[in-house]
Amino acid sequence: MNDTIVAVSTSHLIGAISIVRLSGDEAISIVNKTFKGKNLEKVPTHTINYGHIYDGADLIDEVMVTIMRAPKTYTKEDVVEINCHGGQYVTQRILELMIKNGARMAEAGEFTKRAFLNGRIDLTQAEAVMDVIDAKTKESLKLANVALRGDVKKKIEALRSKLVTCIAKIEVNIDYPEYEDEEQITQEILIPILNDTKKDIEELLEKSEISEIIKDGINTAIIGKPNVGKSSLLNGLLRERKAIVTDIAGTTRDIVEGKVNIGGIVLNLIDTAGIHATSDVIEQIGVKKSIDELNKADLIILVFDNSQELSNDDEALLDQTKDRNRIVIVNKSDLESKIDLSKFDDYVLMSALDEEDICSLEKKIREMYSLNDLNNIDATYIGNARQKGKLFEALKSINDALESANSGQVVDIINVDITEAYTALGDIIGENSSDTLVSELFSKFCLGK
Ligand SMILES: Nc1nc2c(ncn2[C@@H]2O[C@H](COP(=O)(O)OP(=O)(O)OP(=O)(O)O)[C@@H](O)[C@H]2O)c(=O)[nH]1
Ligand SMILES: [Mg+2]
Repeated sequence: MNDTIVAVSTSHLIGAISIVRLSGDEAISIVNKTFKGKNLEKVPTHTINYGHIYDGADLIDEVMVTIMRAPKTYTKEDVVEINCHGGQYVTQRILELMIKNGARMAEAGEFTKRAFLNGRIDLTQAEAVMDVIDAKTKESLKLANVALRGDVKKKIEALRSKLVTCIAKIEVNIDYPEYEDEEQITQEILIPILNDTKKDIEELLEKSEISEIIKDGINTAIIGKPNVGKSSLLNGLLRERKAIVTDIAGTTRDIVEGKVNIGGIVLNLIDTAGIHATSDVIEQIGVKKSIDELNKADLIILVFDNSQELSNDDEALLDQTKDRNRIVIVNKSDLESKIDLSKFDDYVLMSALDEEDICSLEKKIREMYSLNDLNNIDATYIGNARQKGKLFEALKSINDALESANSGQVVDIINVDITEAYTALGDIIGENSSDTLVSELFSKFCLGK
């Protein structure tokens, strides 16, 4: 028997209404002990019931209580939600009263953990619950909802089902060699199946890059030597005067960050101190930070000044970023050009002070990531690093299996790798997951979820 857990499921700030939620065998009877109104143990399931919560003779609050009996509930257990007034004190009193009457304070994510352990959702759906809560754009919400609906789970299950058919047939061949009417699995039969699985996994991994961008945004570092207009560009993209701009070289000494939503994609912008050789100790620290950001960024916006010839610092940055995902910007297009544009393969000549140019730059970034048609994307993407890591493991095992099959190894040996791929895929949806993994994963959830 599961003990009954309780938590405040709404935000802990003051609001109009708070919800205290309970789940477990005793959920209804615990609330009923404190409730004046209808007898909650007798009311039909999935009903809302008006009444009052009392602590002994003390009236605590006027409430609406939702009764949801197992199994059609979030956790597949009996669930009760007390809608009370949203004050911090009153909510806390009701929570404490439930604990006094036999409920246990839930751990972070424990309701969703029960939904998983009771088989209502798999791990990809559980993780999607958090993604729905964390979503900051229309697109990231869409991805999270698709995973929550179970599309990712279905994709993984389809892959596993192909593999388990192979495994089962190979095992029959091994265990019952005397059954002659049983199809003999050979390398020739396995190779196309393995190739198909490999293709499917690679496709999922490829799509996961877009999903990460949609979920987490693009970490974009604005880099360049001093005074080229980096902070002006940051301010232009943010449409606010966030960073200080002056005509003195070395104005920005520390990093300045801001987020902007460009057509559904969040750019996590980082304005940096101008990179150049300097003897100023404070500036040196700033330059070191700039280089750290340059190394970490998904996208580098490398800025040059149209009105100056390229300096050694400029050339060094151009060389340093040549293999990176970058956009070269030749800024201050309104000034007379002194720069040798033939040095660049691809560049955007613009002014950070011109709104139209800023819009064109945003368009270019969206095109770069093929994000102009976000409405039409097939959104069944692998959603996070844990899932992606397991998918890589599965891919490696499939590649090993293919290598063995192609080099004529016996099917028993190939079967070891196929089984490993099957297990790694199972880990994505939480099949046979260890208690430690499950506990760690749910501990990242918010309390009451
Ligand atoms: N004419 C013109 N001036 C610009 C343009 N963009 C920026 N500036 C000016 O260039 C000077 C330097 O701009 P910032 O944005 O502070 O340059 P920065 O690269 O951040 O400089 P540091 O922080 O010192 O590295 C300021 O006087 C800006 O007003 C532009 O497109 N055209
Ligand atoms: Mg600056």
